[in-house]
Amino acid sequence: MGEPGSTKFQVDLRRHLREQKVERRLIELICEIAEASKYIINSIRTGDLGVAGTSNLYGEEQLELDVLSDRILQKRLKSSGVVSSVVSEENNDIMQFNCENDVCYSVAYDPLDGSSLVDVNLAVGTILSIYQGDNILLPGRQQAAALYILYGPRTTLVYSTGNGVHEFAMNQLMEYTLVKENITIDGVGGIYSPGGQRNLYTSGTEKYVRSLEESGHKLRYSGGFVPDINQVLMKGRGIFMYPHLQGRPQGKLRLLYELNPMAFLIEQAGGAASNGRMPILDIVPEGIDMCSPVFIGCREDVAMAEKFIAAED
Ligand code: AFP
Repeated sequence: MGEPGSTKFQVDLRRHLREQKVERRLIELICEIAEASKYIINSIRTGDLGVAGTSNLYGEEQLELDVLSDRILQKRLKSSGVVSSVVSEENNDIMQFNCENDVCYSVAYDPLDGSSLVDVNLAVGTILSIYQGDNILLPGRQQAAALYILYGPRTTLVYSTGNGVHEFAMNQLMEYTLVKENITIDGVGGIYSPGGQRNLYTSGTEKYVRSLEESGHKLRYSGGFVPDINQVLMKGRGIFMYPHLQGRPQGKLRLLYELNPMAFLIEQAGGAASNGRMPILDIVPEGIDMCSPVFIGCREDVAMAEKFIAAED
């Protein structure tokens, strides 16, 4: 990464994608998504839910923030001309768009993950998983790209196309400029983010969490998957988990548009992501709303979770 003030430091998203030699239709797609995030930010910050005001995109009655965010993204993906299959957390079916290119992409996304947190002014995010071609029901290891946009005190975008993980921050002109390149998760210890009700943890997970506490890990949990994962990634250590629970063996988080994109990013940063027994990225999706338990973060912490689960569950 360049020194602050150097021209390298002022690298915007499109330039970085070009320097990474990303396929040009994928560059267009990721830049369209970045553009869409500006409208989502406007709705979050101003509470303008597409009614009355200038941003009345659809001439409809007031929309829920996550529905509006979904509409904004759908509009952009459709108009990009490079997207064929689309899965959204807000829709129950796979949508087919008209891809006019010889290279097409399929996208699975959560338009505003943790949207209920906006009411209490906590950070939320958009998560996207991108595959080349028409098929979206593929193991996460086959993703062409994964990215998230985090709407926190700063608005940041983190992406990988398989060549490292890179963070951008939105400036006053609403451009995304490079902040950090080739982010790595290589430390142990730090924080742990335990999702789900603790009283429903299985014996293996309960003993694992106790071992984390005994080794000095500090609990950090916001209830938002994007900020919680971002914290592990930016601190370069720690673990997030939303485990299998008694009565809920598949946990809560969705494979296609929550776990696969984050697992891709975390593995690209040198971390690991497991369902407790195997890598998230090797799971074959059985349906668009498939859930999976998840332990994701630094390799050592994930390996320890698998050990406790193998021994106890
Ligand atoms: P919502 O999108 O329904 O708010 O759920 C957010 C989420 O999918 C993910 O962002 C969090 O990590 C997880 O749920 C929090 O779940 P719990 O509230 O059960 O801890």
